[in-house]
Amino acid sequence: GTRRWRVERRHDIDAFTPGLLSLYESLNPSEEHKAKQRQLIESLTNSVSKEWPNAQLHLYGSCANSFGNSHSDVDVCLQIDTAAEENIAELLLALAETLRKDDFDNIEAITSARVPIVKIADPGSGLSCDICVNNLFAVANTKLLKDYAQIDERLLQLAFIVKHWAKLRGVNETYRGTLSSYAYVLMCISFLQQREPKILPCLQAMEPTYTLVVDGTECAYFDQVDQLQDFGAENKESIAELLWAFFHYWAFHHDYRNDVISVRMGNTISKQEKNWTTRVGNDRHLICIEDPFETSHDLGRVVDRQTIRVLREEFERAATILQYDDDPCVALFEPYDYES
Ligand code: 3AT
Ligand code: MG
Repeated sequence: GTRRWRVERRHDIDAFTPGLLSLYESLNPSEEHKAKQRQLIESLTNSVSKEWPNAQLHLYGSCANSFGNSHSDVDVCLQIDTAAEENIAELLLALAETLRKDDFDNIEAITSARVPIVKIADPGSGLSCDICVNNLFAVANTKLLKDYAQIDERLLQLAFIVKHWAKLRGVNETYRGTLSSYAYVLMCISFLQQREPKILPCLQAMEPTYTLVVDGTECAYFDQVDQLQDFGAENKESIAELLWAFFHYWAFHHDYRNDVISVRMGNTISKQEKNWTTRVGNDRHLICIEDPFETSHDLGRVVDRQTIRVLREEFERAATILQYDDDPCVALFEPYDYES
């Protein structure tokens, strides 16, 4: 069951804000990294437009949602007019062939994934790149994250630090049953929507000013975020306080048995109403994070019985370090060693 601990936040927590802020600054992508990304995107565009002159190339994920760091890959979505669904695999194989001819190295078509992609690992630049076809949900959720990031800078600070922590602690690996970067950013947004006073609004609960229809699903929300610049101003919490509270929430307060976090609703909702109470196939719903647009999609579905334990132990470890450690930043980001 859920352990609900009320821990008095340590009185000197804010002393760690300057250190966390300089860590945040250092995680921002370098100019060199951004230049390499631009170069890769340019050669991709050239290669693709020769073969598919009408194709549109969209960037998605952290190279476009403002949550990217110097290790982030390049995520590209190719929008091509096709007749039917089943052409996607063929299209990806043709794309892989085209890229091979144009001297891209390490091309791999992964056609069996939930979102089929072509993967490029460019040894020259060290960049890797995922290309999907006609996945406009990713384009919509990328814009949503980017718009949230412009409302209050504490979202970027919190998400960069949480992503960094997750990577170092080995809990940012979906193929091993832990959570994606995208899931962690949604957890941060949801958390800031629920602070008192609120730091972020719920853009999908407001009058829509942006709409993209994807496969018959309307992705709609208020995107005039320049009008919301003061939204979080009443809340004075610092990044150290928020990081402390984030980990305490996921360690001791989140109701894993009953609750789903939902950026779409700006609140938690119940597993019951989503019918996420029983295991269906491989979807266990042990930690539930609703996708803001593909609402039947639980980003926690990759988590199993063993990795939920790992995740919760990591949340508890981080919460405890932030509560008691004299120099929390060292232990917090200590790389997890799989060997021992
Ligand atoms: P990194 O900096 O690369 O770690 P990212 O934000 O690019 O972070 P991912 O590479 O995990 O995150 O994912 C790329 C984008 O793909 C983010 C989101 O727009 C989309 N995406 C990822 N996973 C899912 C998912 N399970 N459902 C829907 N969209 C997803
Ligand atoms: Mg990425």
